[in-house]
Amino acid sequence: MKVDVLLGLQWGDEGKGKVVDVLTPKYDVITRFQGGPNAGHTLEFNNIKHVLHNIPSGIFHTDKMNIIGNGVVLDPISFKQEVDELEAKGMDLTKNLCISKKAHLILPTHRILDAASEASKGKTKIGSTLKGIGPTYMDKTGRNGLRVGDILDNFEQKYNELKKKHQQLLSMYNFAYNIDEFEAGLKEGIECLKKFTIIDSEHSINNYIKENKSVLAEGAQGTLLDIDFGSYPFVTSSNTICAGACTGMGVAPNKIGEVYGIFKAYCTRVGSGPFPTELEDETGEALRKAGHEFGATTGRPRRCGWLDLVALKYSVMINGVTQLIMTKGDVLSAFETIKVATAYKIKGVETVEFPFELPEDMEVVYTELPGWKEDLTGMKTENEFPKELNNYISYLEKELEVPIKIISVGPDRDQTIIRH
Ligand code: 2SA
Ligand code: GDP
Ligand code: MG
Repeated sequence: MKVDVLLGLQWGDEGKGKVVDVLTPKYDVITRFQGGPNAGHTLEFNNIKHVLHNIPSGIFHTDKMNIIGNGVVLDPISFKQEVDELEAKGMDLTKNLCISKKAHLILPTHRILDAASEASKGKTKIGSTLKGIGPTYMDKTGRNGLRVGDILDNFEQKYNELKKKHQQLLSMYNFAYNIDEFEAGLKEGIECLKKFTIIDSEHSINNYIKENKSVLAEGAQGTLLDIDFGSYPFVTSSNTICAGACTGMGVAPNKIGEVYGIFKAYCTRVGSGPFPTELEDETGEALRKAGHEFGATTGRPRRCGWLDLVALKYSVMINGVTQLIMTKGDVLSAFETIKVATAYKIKGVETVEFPFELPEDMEVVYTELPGWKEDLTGMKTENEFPKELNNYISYLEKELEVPIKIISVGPDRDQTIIRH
């Protein structure tokens, strides 16, 4: 058996949570391999909406195992809040959620450092979710970090030592903070983590593969937020791409099977940074309204724009996507015509290759396609699709050279159409 990977091809929020939940019945194990509580993965079924931040989106299928892999950064405080919320809904997570010993811990001082760093950048801030992601990954690569395995032995001393280092760093910023506020709930968070099975997840996942069990790895954020290939420095601090699934789980590249690339029928971005097809007008506002485009973690309004094929082709290439999934086509029903970016013009030169930088004065070349002006949300099969939607799908498949296998037409589990 191989590990299938599902990842976002844009700037996140493509609908990963929803689709992972839909695909979970086909799998035995669902894993997260990077990111942390900056993620907000939304699922809906039985008219109830759930938003997950740390926990894989397979968790509602109680017969499936969920693993938080070594590449994830885990905040004990935020983790406990999420566990408490799910337990209040009657769930017992300790049976089907395991955590890697090697996942790095987000500590209260990481969150303060995140806030101090953003404040120091002023107008050039990244637009971080302020969950402490950047400073935690910095400690990981700087070889200072604490890992989940560290809570099992002498944690308090290790924490206090690292906290001291962080306080020295913080003294270099002109940033006021109240450590008690940030530390509230840490002890309880650590105790909560101890209730779970803490594992050598690379061994467990490889054993599952050997036993012919199927594994689905759930990406967080999106390819254009990848630390190496995204619109640096306006990115997150992990490898969000398919290769990140190998390092974030300890799975060899030749063990990767299908790569599901998920994209919205248009584009959104939350946080700062370049966004070539952004619509800062009433069309963008209409997209935000129709698509309810607000951050699932922070509630920030998401920036909206047309689909960008230059960026999408780049993401398909970097990830080796084998199947595409398109979400939120229903949101485009509000539009007479739909634009798609096919090239960029930078300093007068046209390019179809995603460039090193996206300068503010760059131009975007668009093609325009007819809209469908028909409500898709009640459709159950592709036979019901209006011809303009079929036209949009065929156009994208031809351009991207990968089949679009799943079309999502609403936030609910049931609003998902598999194409044959
Ligand atoms: P961070 O917090 O340091 O990783 O932020 C760095 C950049 O990454 C972006 N980022 C995200 N973009 C889209 N969705 C994310 N999750 C939430 C959601 C976001 C929210 O599901 O809506 O609620 O605001 C996410 N997480 C990180 C971030 O905006 C920065 O541009
Ligand atoms: P994720 O981070 O990729 O899991 O995505 P988010 O949960 O942050 O954002 C996606 C939003 O779109 C959520 O509110 C979902 O409920 C919603 N959603 C997912 N698929 C569809 C769809 O096909 N149509 C509509 N209208 N909403 C969708
Ligand atoms: Mg999200």
